[in-house]
Parts: sequence; structure tokens; C-alpha cells
Amino acid sequence: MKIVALLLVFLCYFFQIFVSAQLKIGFYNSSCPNAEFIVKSIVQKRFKNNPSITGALLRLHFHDCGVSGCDASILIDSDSSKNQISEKDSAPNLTVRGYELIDEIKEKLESICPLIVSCSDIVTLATRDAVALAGGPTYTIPTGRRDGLVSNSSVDLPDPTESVSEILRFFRTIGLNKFDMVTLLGAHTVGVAHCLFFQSRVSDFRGTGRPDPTMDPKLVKKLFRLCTTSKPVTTLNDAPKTFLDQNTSFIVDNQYYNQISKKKGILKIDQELALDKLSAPIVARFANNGNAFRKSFAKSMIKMGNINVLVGNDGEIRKNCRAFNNPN
Ligand code: HEM
Ligand SMILES: *[C@@H]1O[C@H](CO)[C@@H](O)[C@H](O)[C@H]1NC(C)=O
Ligand SMILES: *[C@@H]1O[C@H](CO)[C@@H](O)[C@H](O)[C@H]1NC(C)=O
Ligand SMILES: *[C@@H]1O[C@H](CO)[C@@H](O)[C@H](O)[C@H]1NC(C)=O
Ligand SMILES: CC(=O)N[C@H]1CO[C@H](CO)[C@@H](O)[C@@H]1O
Repeated sequence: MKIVALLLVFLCYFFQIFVSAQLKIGFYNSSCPNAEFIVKSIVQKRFKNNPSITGALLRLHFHDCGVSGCDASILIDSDSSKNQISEKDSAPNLTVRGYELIDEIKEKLESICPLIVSCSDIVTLATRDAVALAGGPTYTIPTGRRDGLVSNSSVDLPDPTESVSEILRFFRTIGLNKFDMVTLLGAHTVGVAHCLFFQSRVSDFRGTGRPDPTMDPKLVKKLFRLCTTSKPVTTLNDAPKTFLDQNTSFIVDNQYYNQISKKKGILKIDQELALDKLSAPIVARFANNGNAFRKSFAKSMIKMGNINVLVGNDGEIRKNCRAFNNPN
């Protein structure tokens, strides 16, 4: 009896510690009551001028959470004087965009509640708001993430030519399952891809000298023209690009699944998702049921936003999202 009571006390104590160091809905309710409102209004203003911000933020958020957890490590600028290359300057990340919007939000928040709202929460909230503005699901997301103290250039994000099972292996390493994978790739319902990532599909697929037979021939023609007839480019950002969802390119909806079902996937992985027997049934379901996708998307986005978060006294609240508070 005594042992049981002791165990109970111990469990309560343990549980309390566990609970107190968790993300919470409305974490900034008292410390910065307008935080979520400010994020939303700045995202809204940007979205009005440029709806491509939804794609930018979704990819930024994924690249942050997919490498060492949602800790804003992707926002850190490299320090050339110290020869430190950060995550954002490593290979697959070069076309990630949206950094200036995060800076704008951070600057505003620092002016009203300094050192309270983390950069990782800003990225998470801004992405959530941009998804809703683009017609996607609205959802509440817990906050209280803290910013990481490391930004490592050895980024291990998958390549778009990998198979569905290889991509699934990656998702499992970050605690996400097959449903999350198929759902989150649905983020490709907005945003763009540059020729670099799909050009071989429309010209010389796997050394055959012919285009990828799994792509609609009309789309092959269009993309071939896009990628071969443009003027020389100096940076990847000026390089020709196309919408990942060729139908409703700025709307967060289930058209991505319809497009890949019609052989109109842009990246190899997009097309494979509709063809591989691991994922095809889920793709078919989402293609036929926009509501199922919306529900699933909200759920998997929340899950993605929880990957390896820093809470409690871990990490820090950065003053400037691009730099650690005490760079050493
Ligand atoms: C793990 C599998 C994934 C691979 C291999 C992949 C690959 C890519 C590639 C190659 C691009 C084109 C980048 C460019 O040309 O600038 C892209 C764009 C994009 N990705 Fe993914 N992606 C994956 C998963 C995700 C996930 C999970 C999300 C979000 C939840 C996401 C969101 C986006 C968005 C929104 C864009 C458009 C970016 C823009 O408009 O600038 N991707 N992805
Ligand atoms: C913040 O306020 C919301 C809405 O009133 C409430 O649901 C949430 O539990 C609150 N969170 C905290 C941590 O106080
Ligand atoms: C960066 O990542 C690599 C590979 O995962 C690891 O070996 C290295 O120790 C990391 N560096 C830092 C500073 O964490
Ligand atoms: C484009 O999307 C709309 C609305 O979601 C759909 O009704 C239509 O069939 C789609 N068109 C094509 C060509 O896929
Ligand atoms: C311009 C550039 O460096 N692109 C790189 C982007 O990432 C892929 C995949 O890691 C590299 O193969 C490219 O060279």
C-alpha cells in the first residue's frame, strides 16, 4: 500500500514535469497576447500582394522540421568570417524562400514583446495562417517551441528522384508514417519547382534519350520548351520554374492528387506517389475526397510541427532569427 502511494506521488511528480515542458495552445496568451494576431496580419498583408508566400512557408517549415526538428535552424545565416556553413546554404535548400517575411514578423514582435516569441513558433504559425489564406484547413496549433543552438550544413533531406519506399524511410526517421507522407506531399498543391529538379524527366529520362513515360505527353512538351528555350541564368532563383499543381496552383486543395492521377506530376516523387502500390490507395482517396485531405492535412501539419521541438529551458528565444544570441 505504502509503495503504491509512493509510486503515485512519484508518477504525479513525473507527469507534472512532463506536462509543464510541453507545447500548449495559446502559449503566449499572457506573455504576448497579440502574438498570433500579429503573425496573422503580416502574413495576410503579404498574401494579398503575393499568394506564392504559402508555398514558400510550407517548404520552409518542412525543411526546418525535417532536419534536427522544428527549431528554426534553417533560418541561421552562414558566417563566412568563421567559415561556418549553416543549414540554409546546404544543397537541397538553396531555393527555400520566405526568410524576409519571418524577419518582418520577428521585428514587429520584438518591438512589442522582446525575447518572448521564438522564431520556430513564428515559422509554424505563419505557415498555418498562409495555408488557411490559400483555402486550406484552419487549425489551432500548440506553441512554446524554442530556437535551436545549432545549424548544421550536413542536411539529409531526400531527393525528388528517390522511390516512395525510400522517401517513406526518411519520413519514418522523423516520426511520421505513410499517411503523413502522402498527406504532406499534398503541400505540392501550391508552389513551384525549377527545371533542375525535373528536367531529366522531359528530355533524357534515365539515359534512355526519351522522356519519362509516366508523364503526360502534353506536359512533357510544355516543360521541355520551358526548360530549353530560356535565356542563360545566373542564379537558381532566376531559372525557369513551373507550378507543382498545374491546375489550382495557388489553392491548398486536393487537386494535387487529381493531377498526379492524370500523369501530371512535376517531380518524379509526385508521379510515383500515384503509381506506387504503397501510396496509390491513399492518393485515390484524397483525389476523390477533398474533405478527407483537409482533415488529414491539418492533422499531419500539427504532427510535423511537433518534431523534436525544444521546450522549457532548452535552446533560446532568438532576438534575430538569422543569428544565435551568443554566436561563438
Ligand atoms: C520528402 C519528400 C519531398 C521532396 C523530395 C520534395 C522536393 C521538392 C522539390 C525538389 C521542390 C522544388 C524546389 C524548387 O525548385 O525550388 C519542392 C518544392 C516544394 N515543396 Fe517539397 N518535397 C518533399 C516534401 C515536402 C513536404 C513534406 C512539404 C510541406 C509539408 C513540401 C512543400 C513544398 C512546397 C510548398 C514547395 C514549393 C516551394 C516554392 O514555391 O518555393 N515538400 N519540393
Ligand atoms: C489561451 O487562450 C485560449 C483561448 O481562450 C485557450 O483555449 C488556451 O487554453 C489558453 N492557453 C493558455 C496556455 O493559457
Ligand atoms: C553535423 O552533422 C554531422 C552529420 O550528421 C555530424 O557528424 C556533425 O557532428 C554535426 N555537427 C555539429 C556541429 O553538430
Ligand atoms: C481543375 O480543378 C477543378 C476544381 O478543383 C476541377 O473541377 C477541374 O476538373 C480541374 N481541371 C483539370 C483540367 O484537371
Ligand atoms: C545549384 C545547386 O547547388 N543545386 C544543388 C541542389 O541540390 C541538389 C541535390 O542535393 C544538387 O544535386 C544540386 O547541385
